Amino acid sequence: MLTLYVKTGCPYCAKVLAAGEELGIEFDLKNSSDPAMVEELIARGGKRQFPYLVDSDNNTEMYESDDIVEYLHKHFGKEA
Ligand SMILES: N[C@@H](CCC(=O)N[C@@H](CS)C(=O)NCC(=O)O)C(=O)O
Repeated sequence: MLTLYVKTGCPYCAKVLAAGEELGIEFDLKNSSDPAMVEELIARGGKRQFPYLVDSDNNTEMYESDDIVEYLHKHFGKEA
């Protein structure tokens, strides 16, 4: 399952969401408007920064929108 921590209005999150849409990926979205989700994010990744991807099937978690987009294409793109 793919979980994406996002913040409304965040352009980096929008970039990842657009890549997900292009690839037909459905994320379990967790929004920063929920303080419990922010605490969960910090506990997982160590800092408050959006977006943050969790791929529980591959034991992979990461910040950085460019890295996330690259990861999505690599694992869920046509050539994956
Ligand atoms: N280089 C990062 C930048 C991410 C970033 O700056 N995210 C902002 C929101 S647009 C953030 O999380 N700021 C902390 C906050 O809003 O609490 C990326 O490309 O993912």
